[in-house]
Formats: sequence, structure tokens, C-alpha cells
Amino acid sequence: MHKITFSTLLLSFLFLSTNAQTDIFTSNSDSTTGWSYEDIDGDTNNWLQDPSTYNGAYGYTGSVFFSTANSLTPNNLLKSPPFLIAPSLTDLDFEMRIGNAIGTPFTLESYMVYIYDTAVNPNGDYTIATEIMNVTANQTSASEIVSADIPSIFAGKTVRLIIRHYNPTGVLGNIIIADDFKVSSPQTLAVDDFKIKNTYFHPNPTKGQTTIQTNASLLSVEIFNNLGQKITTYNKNMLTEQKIDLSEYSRGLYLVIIKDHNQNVTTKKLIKN
Ligand SMILES: [Ca+2]
Ligand SMILES: [Ca+2]
Repeated sequence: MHKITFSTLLLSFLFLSTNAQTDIFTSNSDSTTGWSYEDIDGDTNNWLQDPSTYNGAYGYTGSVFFSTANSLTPNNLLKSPPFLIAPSLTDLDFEMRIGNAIGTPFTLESYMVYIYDTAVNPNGDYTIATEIMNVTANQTSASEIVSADIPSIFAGKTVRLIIRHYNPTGVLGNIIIADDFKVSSPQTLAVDDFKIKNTYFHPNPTKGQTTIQTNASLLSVEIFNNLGQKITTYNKNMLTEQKIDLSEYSRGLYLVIIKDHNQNVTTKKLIKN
């Protein structure tokens, strides 16, 4: 009985190991932490999170992000939170749910998707980001899942995605709706690889200084604000006491990406109050 159970478990494990993909970044749009919006054309129409209007309609669930355009030349950027891609994951896929048409007549809304390395493009300038999609959205009420390859050069990088709403057709625009974002790899990471375990801040929330409680040998700590912008990086020489200090920054939620000397990583939320 025990042998059968063990064999079954082993087979299940092998099956999962050989078929599972690795989810690197996912969002159902419910949280806006780390997301940001930029109204490049300056017409005050921009991306926004909508918590409920499209819930259950056109294939969307719960919250979505949508971009409006009352001009012929929208140029609105939706930027994802920063996330780190493991160095060993070189086969990288992006997908999201997107649609443009709520009722008729449908308008020709176009979008592009970019990815960029936050270390070489700290301001997230889309004109120097890497384009991975350039599409005119489907002209039906239903949303659709679209996908694209992400170049392997982004393995090992802390990246952000940009979904850019624009309209080169000269047709007066309406809206673009995006949801269900996922960056994944068909490659697998062993469960204990890559993730730094049992790491937390004390105190958290903090008024300023906080200590990183961990057994890992820290290599670097990157701190991003609630808009996903990197505000500072600690190198290993600054981390000998495993302390970081947010005294000079405003109250709010921060994303902290912690790397150790063995290429492991963890992303933590830290609250300054
Ligand atoms: Ca959603
Ligand atoms: Ca705009």
C-alpha cells in the first residue's frame, strides 16, 4: 500500500516536472500596486483601472485596465510592475486578454506591447523599449487572448511591460481594455531553485529603517515605489548589516527585489508609514 502510494506520488511529481510551465509574472488587474499610466499625448485621456464595469462581460473577469481616446492620436502607456526573470529561463512567452469594442460601430484601436530592462531604461522610455507586439484589436465585442515571444536577452533581467494604446488609422477612437496578463516559460524551475526562502522585513510596516531577516547571502536589493519606478539599489557592500532605510521616502507601499549570491531571488512588499 505504501509502495503504491509512493510510486503514484513519484509519477505525479515526474509528470508535473516534465509538463509544468513556470509562471514568471501574472496579473488579473485586481491590484494596481506597481502599475503606472502615462498620458504621452497629454490629452488627459489615459489608462485607468476599472474594478467592476466589465466584470463578466466580453470575457473579462473582475477588474481590468482600460485606455480611452477622444482624439485621433492617442498615446497612452500602461506599465506593469517590475519583475525579475530567472537567468535560466530563456524561452519566454507573453500573453494577455484584450479587446476594443463595446457595442457598434466598432472603431479601429491599435496597441503595441513592449518590454524593457529597468537597469538600462530606468525611466521606461517606450521609444527605446523592445517591441514584441503591434496589433489592431479585434473588431468584435468579445475579448481575445493574444500572445507573443519575449526575446531571450531578457533572461536574468528585472523588466517591466508596456501596453501602449495608439491609433494610426485616422478613425476616431474609443477604448482598449486589457486584462489577464501572463509572462511564462515552458521551461521548469525546480521548486527549491531560484526562490530565496524564509526572508522577511522586521519591522514591516516601518517608519524608516528595517532589517532583512534571511539566511541568504545578500547580493543586491532593489527598491521600487508604488508606480514601479526604481528608487534605489543596495549593493552587497551596503548590505553587510542587512539593513535598508526608507526614511527619506514618502509613506506607502514599496516592492523590494532581493537577490543572493546563488542567483536566487524573492520579491517582497514593504510598507513605509
Ligand atoms: Ca481581471
Ligand atoms: Ca492620452
